[in-house]
Amino acid sequence: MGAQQVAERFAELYGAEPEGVWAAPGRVNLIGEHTDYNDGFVMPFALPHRAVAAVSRRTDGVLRLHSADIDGGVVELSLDALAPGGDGNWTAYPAGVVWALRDAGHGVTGADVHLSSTVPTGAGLSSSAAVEVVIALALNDLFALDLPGWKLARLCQRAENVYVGAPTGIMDQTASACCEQGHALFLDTRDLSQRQIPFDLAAEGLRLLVVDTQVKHAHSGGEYGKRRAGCEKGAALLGVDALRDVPYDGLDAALARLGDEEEVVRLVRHVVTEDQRVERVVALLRAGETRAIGPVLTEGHASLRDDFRISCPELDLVVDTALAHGALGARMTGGGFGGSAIVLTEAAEVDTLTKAVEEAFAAAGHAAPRVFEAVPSAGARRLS
Ligand code: GAF
Repeated sequence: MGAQQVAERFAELYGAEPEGVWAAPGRVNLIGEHTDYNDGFVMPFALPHRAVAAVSRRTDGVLRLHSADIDGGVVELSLDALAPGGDGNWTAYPAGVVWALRDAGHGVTGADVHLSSTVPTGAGLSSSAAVEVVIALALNDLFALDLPGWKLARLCQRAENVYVGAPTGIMDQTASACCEQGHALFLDTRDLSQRQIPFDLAAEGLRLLVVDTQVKHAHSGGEYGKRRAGCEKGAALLGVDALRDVPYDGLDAALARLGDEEEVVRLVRHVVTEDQRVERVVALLRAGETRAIGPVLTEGHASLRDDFRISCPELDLVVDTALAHGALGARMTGGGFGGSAIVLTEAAEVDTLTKAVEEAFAAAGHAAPRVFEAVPSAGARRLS
């Protein structure tokens, strides 16, 4: 969806040109899953799929919202009436951002918004974060708030945790706000320090496929929160602030201390080994050994499937089929319980792999998956 089209629709809806148009992307997480609420490491990159918003300021305490992707007209809200625990509608994401900005003392006095997004929803590709971040960035510019990307990401996370009620970490919003084209973002979620790691797969004859299983998921559902609570229990039992503080070479001793807390043992093992996998992937990419990250991605999938227990038959089928047909590595990506898997492959194998996965889905009686190539793209920015 181009800036001009979104601006034109805004003018039709609100009777005036927007003050500007902004975009914020969805993301794929290369490695580092369910580590972000454990103060650990993640490594997402931005997709070309993005939310685009045309926005103008208002001064009368009114927020008007419209989405090209949702049936229904303009929704009008009073800023003073915005409060957490809302109606569970799509408007909770943009409204939650406005609430979070105002709750942090920023002088946002109202806005007219028209949104349109190409990020698939419920596919583990951060469609919600893209909407949150595009609104935050637009208001940051229009009200001259001068907040850096990482701070906008924090406010968006607060909108999602407190206003929407989904207990997510900081990865998705930071990815959408801070990623750069041609790079993956190595993020330490404890202090939010970032390093942009060059990730140009095409130059090496490689491709990364996203396979959207079309199995929909939601983070406000109980399973995500249960995993998070289990990780927090593990940290408490081990006497550390967060599982990030359990060293990889002290993992066996830590697990022994957890005794017969079997479920906590599995969660801790995933988080500690996953943090180490992120560090291995960073080291391999920095050494120019991109193909060698494949097996690390696959290890990550096994850990999410067997220890964290958040995969599903469709995600496992993508991974198993891709590996059986020569993929270099494959794993589920995002929160789990459905959504998407990623497949690292030689460029020459893309068609064979795509066909194999589609045939495997048909043979298993699953709905057809959606397969596309993920190209590391730009983070949030103003378009006009
Ligand atoms: C979802 C959450 F929003 C992220 O914060 C992260 O925890 C991810 O699941 C799992 O890595 O996308």
